Parts: sequence; C-alpha cells; structure tokens
Amino acid sequence: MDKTLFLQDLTRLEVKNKDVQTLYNEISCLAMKCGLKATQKPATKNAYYLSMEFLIGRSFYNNLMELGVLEEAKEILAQKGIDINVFEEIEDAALGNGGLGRLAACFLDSAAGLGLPLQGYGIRYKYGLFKQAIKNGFQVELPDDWQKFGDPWSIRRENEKRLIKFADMSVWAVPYDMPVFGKRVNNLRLFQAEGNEEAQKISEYLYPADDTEEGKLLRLRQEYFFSAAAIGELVDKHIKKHGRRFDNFSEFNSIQLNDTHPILAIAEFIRLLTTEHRVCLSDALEVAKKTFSYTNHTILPEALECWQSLQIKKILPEIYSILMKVYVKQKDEFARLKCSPEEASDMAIYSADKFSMANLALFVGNKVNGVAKLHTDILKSNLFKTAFKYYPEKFQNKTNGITQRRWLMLCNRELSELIDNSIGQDWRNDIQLLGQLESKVNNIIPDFIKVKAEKKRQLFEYIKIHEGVDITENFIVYSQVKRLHEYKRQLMTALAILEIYKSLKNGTIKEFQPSVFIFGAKSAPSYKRAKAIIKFINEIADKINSDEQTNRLLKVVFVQNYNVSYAEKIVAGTDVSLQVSTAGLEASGTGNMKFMMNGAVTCGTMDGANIEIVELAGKENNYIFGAEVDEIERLKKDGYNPTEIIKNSDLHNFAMSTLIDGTFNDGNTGYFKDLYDSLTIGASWHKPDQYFVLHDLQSYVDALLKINSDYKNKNDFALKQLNNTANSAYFSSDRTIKEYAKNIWEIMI
Ligand code: 26Q
Repeated sequence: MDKTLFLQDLTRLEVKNKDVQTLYNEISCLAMKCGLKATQKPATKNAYYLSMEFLIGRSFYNNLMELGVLEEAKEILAQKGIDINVFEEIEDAALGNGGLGRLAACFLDSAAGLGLPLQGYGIRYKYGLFKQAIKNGFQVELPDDWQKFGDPWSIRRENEKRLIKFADMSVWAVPYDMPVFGKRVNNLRLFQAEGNEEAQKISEYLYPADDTEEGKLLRLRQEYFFSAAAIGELVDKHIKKHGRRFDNFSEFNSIQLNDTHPILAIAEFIRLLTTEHRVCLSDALEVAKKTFSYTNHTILPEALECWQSLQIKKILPEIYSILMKVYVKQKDEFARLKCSPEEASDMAIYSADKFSMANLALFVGNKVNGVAKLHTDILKSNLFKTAFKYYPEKFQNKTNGITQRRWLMLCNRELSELIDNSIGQDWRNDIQLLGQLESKVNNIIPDFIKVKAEKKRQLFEYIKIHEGVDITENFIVYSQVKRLHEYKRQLMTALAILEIYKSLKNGTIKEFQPSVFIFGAKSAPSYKRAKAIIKFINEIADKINSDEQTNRLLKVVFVQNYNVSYAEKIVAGTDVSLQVSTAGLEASGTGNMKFMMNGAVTCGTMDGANIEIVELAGKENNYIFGAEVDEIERLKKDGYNPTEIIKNSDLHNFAMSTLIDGTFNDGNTGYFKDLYDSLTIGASWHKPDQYFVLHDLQSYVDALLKINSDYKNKNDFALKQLNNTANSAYFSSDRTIKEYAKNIWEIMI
C-alpha cells in the first residue's frame, strides 16, 4: 500500500466550493486507488463467508484507519479548513439488522487484518435496514437510501454478472466489490439484482415483510439469488483453474454458511455438479460434505428456516428434485446408522412437506458451530441433540468476537492512547498483548476516569443534538442497545426504571448517583409487541425526563436512529452494559464484548458470552443476577405463575399497573394492555411471561441499585471497569477468526 501516494493526492486536492458529498467521494476514491494498488500473492485456499447481512456501517474513517492514513488525513484536511468529522453526515451502510450481520463485518475486518484469505458474499440491497424515527413515541420506518450520495467504496463488475434462473423469471446478479483493507486486501462481493421490475425487487429491501405468501417467496428468491450467484462463480473459477474435476474442490475452497439463510447454496452446488458437470450424486455429496460448514446464531424456533415443498417446487423445481434426492441418501444413511423413527424425523431434511435448512446443513455440513460456549452446549444437548449423537465430530464452538480496530482504536482513541502509554503500542498489532494491562491497572485509574468522562461528554453532546435531551456530566451511563426482542427483555429494564423512579419519588431510595438509561433498538416492522415496548419506553422517558422533582437524578433516552455509528459513541461512553436476556436464549451477544473492551461493567444474566466475560474479567468486576439456565428449565417444567409474583410484591404491582391504569398513553392501540396480558395471562401461542421478566425483575433492580451505590467509590468502580478492558483480548474477532481458519476452514496466512 502506497501511503505517501494518498497523502500527496490529498494534499493536492482542491477543496474550494465543494460540498461534503463531493469531497467525501473524491477522498474515498483516492483512498481506494491507493488501497488497491498493493499486489498480493493469490491464496492457495480461500474461505467464503455467505451471509444475508453485512452490517459494515461507515467505511470512510475505518478504511482510512486500516490504510494507516487517518491521523495524517485529519491534519491535511484541517490545514484546508475542513474538520474530518463533517463526513459523519454520510449514511452508514446498514446492510444488516443486528448481531449476525455485524459479526460478518467484524470477521471480514479481522481476516484482512491478519492476512487470512476470507471473502464475503451477500446482497447489495438498495435500501438497508430502515431508518427509524420516533413520532409520538411510536417507531416509524423511513427508507434507508444509503447510496444516495454515491458509493465510492464499491466497484461494479459488469462483465462478471451471471444469470440466475427461477422457474418463472431470470435475474442478473451483478457483482459489486468492496475491498476490505488490512494486511491483505480481501473482498466483499455483493450482488445486485437486475432485469425487469420483478427481478430488481430481489435486492431492493433487507428483510421485506414476509407475512404474506408473496413476501415469503421473495425472501426465498433472495436467499437463492445470492447463494446461487456465489456458488456459480466458485465452481466456474475452479473449472478454469483445475479443469472439470471436483474431488479436489475442498482443497481450494471452504464455504461458511451464516445461519440458515444461505443454506440453499448446498443444494445449488450439488445441482450444478450433477446436472451441468456430470458428477454423480454420491460424489457431489462427498465434495459438498468437505466444503460447507454452518454457524447457528439462535435457538429460537421461528428463526430456523423451513421452506414448504410447494414453495421450492414452484420457483426452484430443480432444487426441489435435488433436495429430494439428497433426502433419499439421508434415509439410506439413517438406516445404516440404525436411527429410530423419531431420531430420523428429528434430523430429516424433509418432513411434513417442508424442507429444514438447518437439517440440510447438519447432514451435509462438514462442521457446525455455536457462537458461545453455553450456546454450543445447548445445541449439543437440546436443539441438535440427535445430530450430535450421530455426528459428534461435526460440532465445534466458536465464541464470537469483535474487531478492536473499529470498536476500540477507532471509536475510543482516548482509551487506546491511555493503553499505549501504559503498555506500549504493540497491542495494536497483537491484541493478546492487551492482557499486559492487567498488572498496570492500578497506575492508571485517574487517567481512565478522565477518559471515561471525556467519552461521556462527547456522547452527551451527540445525544443533545440528535435527541434533544440534556444530560449533565456526572451521570452514570447504563446502556441497552440491541435489536428489540422480547427475549432480550428491554421491557424488564423499563419496569426496573419505573421502580427506581417510584422509590426516588417516595424517598425509599436515600442516596442515588445521577443515572441515565440509554436505549437503542429497532423493531421488525411487523413485530407488534416490540413496537409496543418502544412506545412504552418513550412514554416512560417523557414522564421521567420532565419530572422536575427527579430529573436531576434520573433520565431515560431512547435514541431515534440507532446504527453502527451511534453504537461507536455509546459503547465508548457507557459505564454499565445491560445484557439481561432470559438465560439460554441469547446465543452470544457481541455488544456485551464491545462495552467490556471500552471499560464498562456488565450488568447481566448468565447467558451467552456474558458467562465467558465474567469468567475472564471476574464476577467481582461485574454484576450478575437472575435465573440461570437450569432454574429456567425447572420453572418451565414445574410450572411458573407470574400472577403470584405480582400479588406478592409492591414492586411488580406498581410497575406493572402502569401498563393498564392510564399512567401512560398508547394512543388507543391496545399495545400496553397486550404487554400486560403477555406477562400475566399469555396468549394462544405462549404461556404467561414466557421470558421470565417478572421472575428476574427484583434481582435486576437490586443489581442496578448495587451498581449505583458502588459507583460512589469512583476509584474502585473505575478499577472494575479497567479490569474489564484488560481482560477483553479474548473477545477480539482476531482470536475467533484464527480459530475458524485453523479448525474449520484450514486456510493459512
Ligand atoms: C429468519 C427467518 C425468516 C426471516 C428472518 C429470519 C432471521 C433474520 C435474522 C433470523 C435471525 C436473524 C438474526 C439473528 C441474529 O442476529 N442473531 C444474533 O447473532 C449474533 C452473532 O452470533 C449473536 O451474538 C446474538 O446472540 C444473536 O442473537
């Protein structure tokens, strides 16, 4: 990479009379030019990451940092009278929704950073995840036209487009390449659907509404579209290089399927080999078995995709017949393995006229992995129990990670410099060295307190501009930022805040450090309960923020349009990371790791990666509460009666009654009554309080108040926070990616 070339070009760049977008495009192009200049040896074996989501966020600052020119660019621009922060007005590329998509982006960053050949394949959505506005407390979705000012980080590859065929239409998959800079320059290839109006719809929206048959078919088309484009390309490349033999395909290619969404790639691969390249089914299956691996990201049944056989037959008849043939092979294998009929039906690719994507990946996949220790254990003992019995060698754990380049160096320059001053700069190239900080934490407490205060000041300034809420500098920051879902229990946080509010008002809490609760979340547009929870939190925020009696002590902020760039500010400026999912349901969480690395304590349940966080950073440096997995299991088995809890506790009574006594206004939507009912009487599809909100609420409030009182001793609290940073190296996605590279993909630097 020729750094000097970029710096010369930038110095020469004429800036007069150019608007921010023009400058953004011009500077980005200069960076692309110099970033792509490097020549590198092609890798013998590549790994490919197929994912419906790549939540890359903003590329500008990150790419300049990866190219090693960010600081100098800042200075050069400053000399020209331009504050580099002006480019913050350029949209994030929100081509993803949550953890799974952000993980994919972190993995690409880490692989490039380490020099490992990992390439991404996905969809170039015209509109990313909707932008969220809050109107009268309700979530309103606005289109996210992320390319409206151009997309200088992508290169269209017109002559590499390929035709993807459905029974009723054909669609061009046109590749757009986004280089991923690091020690190696890797590539994220996103396909855009082109053709007639129907064809273009395929890459129009991320998560189009799928509550109608048409919506479901559109999603099926999306999944097949990008999987088939990727597989077609890899097979063609292989033939070009090695001729028409495929027994060696897995020596050069390893394909990772990010959750169930791209699993049709397996069927497409077998289809291509058997119908276009005259490989017999058994041989094609053997090659596939060595090539594909699958990561599961959630145990929630609604996310484990199944396709009706009619749906597949209708638009992908050839895939239907391949799936049926693979199913016949599967049945033979089950007979050989002497599986019982129940076991066979558990693992069947095809059952009750549906195809199970997870079972296809379990049968054909080389490896299957969970994303945190507990999650992998649950896969083995529960969700995929039968498959684990017959194919134990396929199962692995790969605890998630996050890239420290974006989530520490870029978003928290101040803390990074403090670390440099304490242990030197080598940790920037080898994150495991961050562990050296542990023996130094006592020396840097006052400096850490200063850094945290500065990051909070920056965050509060941003919140003031974007949300119009004033927060004074002495506030403790508690944050819960993640997709909105009932199992993540934002509702439990809302109820806990109400309890604290009540106790402040009636004087039961005598001493209280001023605290702000920050929420960031988007609800799937058709997920009514999630929207109800957003409205509830906004009602609470309005009431509490305008209460003159308490608003010096307590505030609540719901950020309107939570995204990667906002997250960068929130993780750096937070004291307390709220990770409060029902035990057993959060596969891993990755926000928890970002907060930890930035020196926040975790207030959470023994769930997902929280368990590993406290294992490494110490229970004494974090705040764990609530039922653990075995207790939840017991409650489910022995019966759980939330109404009893409400009756016997003032706390539950008060907070809960605000949902039905008119304290808050849901605009006659019936939303709040439904939330109340969901906790007390349940619904046709679930028991009351299926996520055990009321069960864990009291211990949650206790934990929040314990944190509040511990915070009085600023030095001790800062020490806990620093111990979290010092022990966070394990949660770098560099570590995770090395594990995938070694134990699944078998690729090398
Ligand atoms: C499924 C069927 C139909 C339509 C949509 C979906 C669907 C879409 C997105 C199912 C799941 C997702 C996203 C899941 C996700 O983000 N999971 C998160 O993955 C993270 C990375 O491993 C974990 O840290 C989180 O715990 C997990 O929730």
